[in-house]
Amino acid sequence: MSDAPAPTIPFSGLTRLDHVGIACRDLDASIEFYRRTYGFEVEHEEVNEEQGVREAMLRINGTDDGGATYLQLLEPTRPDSPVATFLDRNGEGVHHLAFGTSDVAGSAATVGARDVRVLDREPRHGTLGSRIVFLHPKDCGGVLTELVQSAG
Ligand code: V0V
Ligand code: CO
Repeated sequence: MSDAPAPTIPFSGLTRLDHVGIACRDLDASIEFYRRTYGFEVEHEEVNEEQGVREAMLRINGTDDGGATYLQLLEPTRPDSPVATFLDRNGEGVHHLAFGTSDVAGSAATVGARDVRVLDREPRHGTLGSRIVFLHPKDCGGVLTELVQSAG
């Protein structure tokens, strides 16, 4: 062991878990499972054609000020989309984690300078008016990771 102090790593700007994305084949059936089993209600539903998903946000805790934590249920809208490919390979289950930040471009640049591939050159449109960027799962210990800046 070296006596040298560990270098201080500048903070990434990621301050909370925004959501866990879950791939499902039938969004309505999945919504019903979470409602019946846990009493979680849908706060928002949206189709995102760019990402090829129909999705529902179920708020677990927090408030509407952009600081809440959600489950994001994802049903593919087309067979060549990331969620469709994932379902074919793995079946239903956890698809990605999303960390919240107040500056998605800044956080992506910071993390991207640390041997992690940033998949989006510019932030893209995400749920609830958010701006999102994905990191490659092979550079993140097998976890597809999303950075989210909430609207407002
Ligand atoms: C793929 N891989 C994963 C994975 N998807 N590993 C962990 N978690 C996942 N979700 C692995 C896969 O098993 C392969 O490993 C390898 O990565 C390459 O995968 P591929 O599907 O063959 O190839 P690619 O490179 O075409 O696609 C993989 C990536 C793609 C991750 C680059 O799915 C992508 O760009 N995803 C980001 C967009 C997205 O997922 N959108 C849906 C959520 P082996 O077999 O080589 O070992 S939209 C959303 O969350 C929204 C709108 C929101 O929050 O607002
Ligand atoms: Co997401």
